[in-house]
Amino acid sequence: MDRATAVSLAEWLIRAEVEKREVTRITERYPELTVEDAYQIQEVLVGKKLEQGYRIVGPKMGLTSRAKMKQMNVDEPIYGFIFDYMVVSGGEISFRDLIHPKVEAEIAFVLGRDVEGPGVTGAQVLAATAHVMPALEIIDSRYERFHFTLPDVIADNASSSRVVFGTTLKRPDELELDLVGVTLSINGELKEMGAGAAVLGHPANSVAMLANMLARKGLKLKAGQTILTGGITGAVMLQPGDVVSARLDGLGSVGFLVR
Ligand code: 0L1
Ligand code: MG
Repeated sequence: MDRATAVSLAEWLIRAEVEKREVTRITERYPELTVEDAYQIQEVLVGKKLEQGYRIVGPKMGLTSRAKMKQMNVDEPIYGFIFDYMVVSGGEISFRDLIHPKVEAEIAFVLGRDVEGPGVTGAQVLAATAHVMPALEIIDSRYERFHFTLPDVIADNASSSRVVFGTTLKRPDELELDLVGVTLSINGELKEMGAGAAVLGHPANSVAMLANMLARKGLKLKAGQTILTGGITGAVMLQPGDVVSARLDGLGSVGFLVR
């Protein structure tokens, strides 16, 4: 894909996010769009947000559960980037700021040391992790009815939109993260449940795979970055007035209100 097209598609996706408006997926106009093209568009999009003064909190992994990979017919997860403006403080998100948000429960890793691929293992990630904490990721595809192909969603920064972090911080050796049970409730009603192993067998494997994927681009994970490892639960549509809460065994709870 030529640079001018990548720039115009990245700008189009940013406008959709800013104007809170869903758009037709890129592959309707560019059916030949490849995964490589899509990461090129994402790279431009990320660069433009940095130029606007936003800061990267850390990369995130998406499509890490077998169910999501099967649904999208892919055998590798995808990554995107979480920016500072996406981090929710004050326990509320505004529905009007978003298009058609969904929420999923995740475990976030905060790195104490840089992690650089290729060849990174889950054990190396655990050794480099300062702490883990619970997170609720709010994904908000910019595409109509949340319908997209793999390259579409990669270009759209993996549907990144908002994230709420919990306040329980644990060293990774204090828990067996694959065995952490998770419930996701909305308005007191249990909607989804799962265990850490839903994320590539162990959430640390997700960070390792991310480091190895970024290494192909000459990038690394940096000390201090917070990484979303992928949905442990399925993603649930949100409505104004929803009270969302997740409980993670040994990691406390995390929640927010949809205003
Ligand atoms: O964080 C995620 O797993 C989202 C990846 C993109 C797929 C989606 O929007 O459902
Ligand atoms: Mg996610």
